[in-house]
Amino acid sequence: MKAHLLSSVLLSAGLLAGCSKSDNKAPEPAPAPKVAAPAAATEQSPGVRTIALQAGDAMKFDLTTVEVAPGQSLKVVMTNSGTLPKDAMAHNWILLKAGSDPAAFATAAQTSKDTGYIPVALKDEILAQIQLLGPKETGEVSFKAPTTPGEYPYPCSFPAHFLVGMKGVLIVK
Ligand SMILES: [Cu+2]
Repeated sequence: MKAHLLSSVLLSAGLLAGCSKSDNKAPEPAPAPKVAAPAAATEQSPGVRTIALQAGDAMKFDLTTVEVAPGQSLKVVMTNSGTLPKDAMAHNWILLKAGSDPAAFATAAQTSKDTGYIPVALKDEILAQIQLLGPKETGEVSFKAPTTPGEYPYPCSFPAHFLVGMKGVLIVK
């Protein structure tokens, strides 16, 4: 009983000390304009959610699954972090409709160099895209997520990249 009392006294003392502790940090520089934090994506936030993607010489997207809310405003920003020349190693980001076949898209893309490896015949399957990026280039696209829940594939359509696994899925739920 006594020990218990003692410990609660100590606890109170500790709390008081914590409260009265003054913060001696140097004054901060003028506050930078506050950018909306990418907070809980589940909230019906009117803000835009930014999704940062990296792609490099390993021919992978660093994010292979991205979950978003239906109709959410999105900005996808992708950087090619690689060093190989653009002719040999470039990356794009092609968001396709749910239910479309990314393998078929990638196959058709191989013979579409003139259009940045976008097969004109399958253009209708594209919901959003970032064009081919060479080394150290960054591209972005802003759009609203589909309102229909589902899985929307995003391949890179540079020849052979899809085959070695350069793909991901935007999940709307
Ligand atoms: Cu690629």
